[in-house]
Amino acid sequence: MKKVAIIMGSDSDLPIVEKAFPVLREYGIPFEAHVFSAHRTPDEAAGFAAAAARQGFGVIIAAAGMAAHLAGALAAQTTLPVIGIPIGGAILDGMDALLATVQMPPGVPVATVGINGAANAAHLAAQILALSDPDLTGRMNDKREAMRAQVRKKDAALQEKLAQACE
Ligand code: RP5
Repeated sequence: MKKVAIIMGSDSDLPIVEKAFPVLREYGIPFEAHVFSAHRTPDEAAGFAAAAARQGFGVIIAAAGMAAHLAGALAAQTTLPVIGIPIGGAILDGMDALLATVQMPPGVPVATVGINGAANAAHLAAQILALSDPDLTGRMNDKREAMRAQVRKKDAALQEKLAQACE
């Protein structure tokens, strides 16, 4: 199976980014995580992305905050799908990172999830890899069914509570 690369601009992003790890583990998807910065270590970031397809990666997830150019800088070096996670910061609550990540020029897209959306980035990476992996598709369908069952249970509990309130 192809690997997922998870790149973050700083180790300060890790508390958010690590929410992607259990999702990928649950689906049995191998991954690597690295700190490369578009601004502080641009050569390492670009070099990693340029070699990623040859190294067996199928998707790159890139997380950064503030002037979040990391996902775009990686996308510039590869035709692998790049998923951007805008990281929320103390000053603009992640709106800066969201706009910097999502507003890519035509031809070099970054599939951007919500601010701090690390878990969804992992789910989306899994969906991309599942296009060529029927077993993974099956595991994802099982997960969706479990989610549906959970919501149905919550609705049933709510109905019971409302019925009790009317008694
Ligand atoms: C971004 O600047 C990083 O992705 C991080 O979200 C933010 C702050 O980085 P540190 O100063 O904590 O290293 O490049």
